[in-house]
Amino acid sequence: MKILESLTEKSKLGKKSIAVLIDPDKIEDSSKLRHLINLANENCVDYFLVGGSLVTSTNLSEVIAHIKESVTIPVLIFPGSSIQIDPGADAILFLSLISGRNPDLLIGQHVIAAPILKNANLEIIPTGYLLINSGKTTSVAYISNTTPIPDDKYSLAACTALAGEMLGLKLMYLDAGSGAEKEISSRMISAIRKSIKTPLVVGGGINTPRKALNALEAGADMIVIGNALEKEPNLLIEISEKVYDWNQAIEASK
Ligand code: 1GP
Repeated sequence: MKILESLTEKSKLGKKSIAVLIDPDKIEDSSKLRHLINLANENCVDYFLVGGSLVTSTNLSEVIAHIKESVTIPVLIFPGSSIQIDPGADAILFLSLISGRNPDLLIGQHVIAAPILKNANLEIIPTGYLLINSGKTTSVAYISNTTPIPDDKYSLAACTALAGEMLGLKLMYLDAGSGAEKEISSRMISAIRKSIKTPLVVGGGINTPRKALNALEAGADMIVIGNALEKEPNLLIEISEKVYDWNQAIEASK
């Protein structure tokens, strides 16, 4: 089953997924990467996201190859720009930054990437990407040259996601930005959840099992954890347990 199809099916059943985000720039040595890959595998992580708003190193392909050699967990590219494409991955989140008004990230980079992607044999997942203000300026807000949606403008965010869905985007990604001081609030997640039917991905600043559970309860179909694992990889054990328990409870209630 394709990745989007699987996420959509799971969303309809109320089941949740967890993804580990790996920023190739932050991989100091391959033993750390190996440890994280093994932990993800042992703890039933659903996906790896690879990419970042500023990938300065050239090891995107190496990181993807390393994951693919080691485990069967699907790898999704989470691109900061059109140069972050690697045919070794399984899919790419074809992100349109719909919370911003930077034409390059709404359609420009996509035009450059389209002919490359046509030959890359990657599953292309049309994704509406919404940045929500999280306190201090994040790398993604700075690099994208866009203003995140204020964190108390619930209906503005909900209408943005709704417009994205009407334009045909198949997945919505609600992001506070990597290492965000404040994760996205339950109220914001739930406002967006109510406005759209597509699967909803939530990330940015999720660094405790409680925050992960809050996002799931508010309506996230998939949570993304990156920064917190760079500091403390074993946190993945407790966070993934929340997702596992949630899905077990759904199975048990059938
Ligand atoms: C960032 O949503 C991702 O774009 C994950 O955020 O690195 O803070 O977990 P963290």
